[in-house]
Amino acid sequence: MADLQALADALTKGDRDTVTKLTQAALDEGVGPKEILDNGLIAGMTVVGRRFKANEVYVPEVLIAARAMHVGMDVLQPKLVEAGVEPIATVVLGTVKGDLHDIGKNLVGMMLTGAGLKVVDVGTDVSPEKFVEACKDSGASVCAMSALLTTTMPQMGDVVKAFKDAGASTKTIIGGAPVTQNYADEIGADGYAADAASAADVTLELIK
Ligand code: B12
Repeated sequence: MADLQALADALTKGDRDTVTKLTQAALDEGVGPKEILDNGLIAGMTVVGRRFKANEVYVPEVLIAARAMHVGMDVLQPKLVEAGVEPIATVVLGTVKGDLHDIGKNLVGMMLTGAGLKVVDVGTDVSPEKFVEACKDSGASVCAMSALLTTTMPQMGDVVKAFKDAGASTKTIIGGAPVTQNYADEIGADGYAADAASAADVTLELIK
């Protein structure tokens, strides 16, 4: 019988071969792709996120688990498409203009994907216009911005303002080492999170 708990466990360990094998085995047994996604892959990634937040695991472990999530998704994706399963929501994610730091952003992207969201990663050094355009083009309901430099943080305020000026309903979430909840309140961003696992929690709250 398909063991989705074993699949989740293999993902938390970053065991790619077992993740591929168990994902395929569950499909072969007729388990629905959405059930495998929710109770296998996302369940595993949620555990990794919780451990990361509690400082029980660190960046390398998250990266290894995320790679295992990717191989599982490679097996599952065609079946999800066939079954017409839509992602919960789309999130545009990028590092603001003038800023090239992307390690934290990439971790956030992995946790968002792990939470069942579609992530459109627009990279680093992203202008407010590009954020707004990417959200419009992809139909994203959330725009997630990362900044690691005190000099580039104000760009986040410009993006929030650009959405407001455009009358867009897109929610904004911000993060990065120098960013705080106070700063998010100051610029009128809808959400802030201190780490990648919390970023997924806050984003899911925003789209509720
Ligand atoms: C690695 C690094 C670099 C690398 C970046 C490589 C890369 N591909 O990212 C390189 C060498 C290129 C670099 C360059 C520079 N850097 Co640098 N860099 C760092 C360093 C050491 C680590 C950053 C990092 O990756 N941390 C690990 C990740 C996992 O943490 P994180 O980014 O904070 O992300 C977590 C959270 O913040 C949150 N998060 C992040 N993004 C988001 C987004 C959302 C939406 C949410 C909700 C949450 C969230 O979740 C993440 C995971 O939990 C920091 C020091 C530090 N301790 O932060 C300096 C640091 C950020 N750099 C600094 C500086 C000054 C620079 C340079 C200007 C140096 C120079 N003179 O050239 C350039 C700027 C280049 C540019 N234009 O961007 C300063 C910034 C000072 C300041 N207050 O502004 C720091 C703090 C170093 C220091 N103490 O002086 N840097």
